Amino acid sequence: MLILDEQGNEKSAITAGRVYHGMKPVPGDHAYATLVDDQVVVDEILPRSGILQRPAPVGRSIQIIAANVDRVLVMVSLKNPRFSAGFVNRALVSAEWRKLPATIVLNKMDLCTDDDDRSLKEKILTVFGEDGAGYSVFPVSCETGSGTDLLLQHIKGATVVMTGPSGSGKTSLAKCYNPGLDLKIGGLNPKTSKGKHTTVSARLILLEDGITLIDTPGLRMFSIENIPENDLQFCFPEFLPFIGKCRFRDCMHMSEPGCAVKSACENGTIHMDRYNAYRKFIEEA
Ligand SMILES: Nc1nc2c(ncn2[C@@H]2O[C@H](COP(=O)(O)OP(=O)(O)OP(=O)(O)O)[C@@H](O)[C@H]2O)c(=O)[nH]1
Ligand SMILES: [Mg+2]
Ligand SMILES: [Zn+2]
Repeated sequence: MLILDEQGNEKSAITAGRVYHGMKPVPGDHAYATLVDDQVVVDEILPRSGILQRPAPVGRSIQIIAANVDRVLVMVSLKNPRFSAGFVNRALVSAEWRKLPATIVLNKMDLCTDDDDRSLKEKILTVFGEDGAGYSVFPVSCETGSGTDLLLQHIKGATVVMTGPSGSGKTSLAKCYNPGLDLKIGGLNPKTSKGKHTTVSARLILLEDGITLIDTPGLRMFSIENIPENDLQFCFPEFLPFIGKCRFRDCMHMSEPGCAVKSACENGTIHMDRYNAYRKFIEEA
């Protein structure tokens, strides 16, 4: 395991047995460590805040993707790999559930060359952007650097975790900000245009302006943890102005008459795609 000491230097460390059995260290943890015969030993993990998590790929446990983060960057590309609204919706709901602000980074804008690409980009901005779901969306290109300065301004002083499908360019963004980093960038599978799961463990990267960027391994899909049915509505920020205004106090905004959320969809205030994502998650819950 790698840790950053108070001066920001990366050191290899082990965990004291008694810590390991109580609390397994996760990316972003703050900890006390001691030096024992030239070996850094982590012996206390401090209480966590700002946790992004998901169901573990195997078993019924929860995997903490990162702790002590101020913001989640949902890093996706228009193509190579192809944009997945499902991935974005799931990652956003998971961030909202943990009360973490989220930002969408739309990478590989240099590949946005034809009309189809441009209309997909516009649609993403309409559905998820300030006038839609209300998120900040940053179109960038790690290849040309376009848009990356604005994004850096946006995350000033914050600890941010990047999550996204494999190949969307998370590690490329880290290297765009610090080309000297010893991190591996992977190619894409030529048949599927998906990534090759190049990053295998999370890495904390210190940037200028007090920014800590956490690079994580790409995910096939961002599964949502067990969010109680009644709480899902609060994970869609654009629903909030309408919650409590439905005819029935316990309205789930599914097929109840006099639903304020559904009227907001019908008059275009809430985007139908987001409402349909909500319905889908309720049906899955
Ligand atoms: N055209 C283009 N290619 C990019 C851009 N950003 C990254 N790539 C390419 O996308 C591929 C994947 O980049 P990575 O940075 O390894 O992607 P990742 O999200 O870290 O992938 P995992 O570690 O597998 O999760 C590499 O071939 C990069 O060169 C971009 O802005 N434009
Ligand atoms: Mg990577
Ligand atoms: Zn309702």
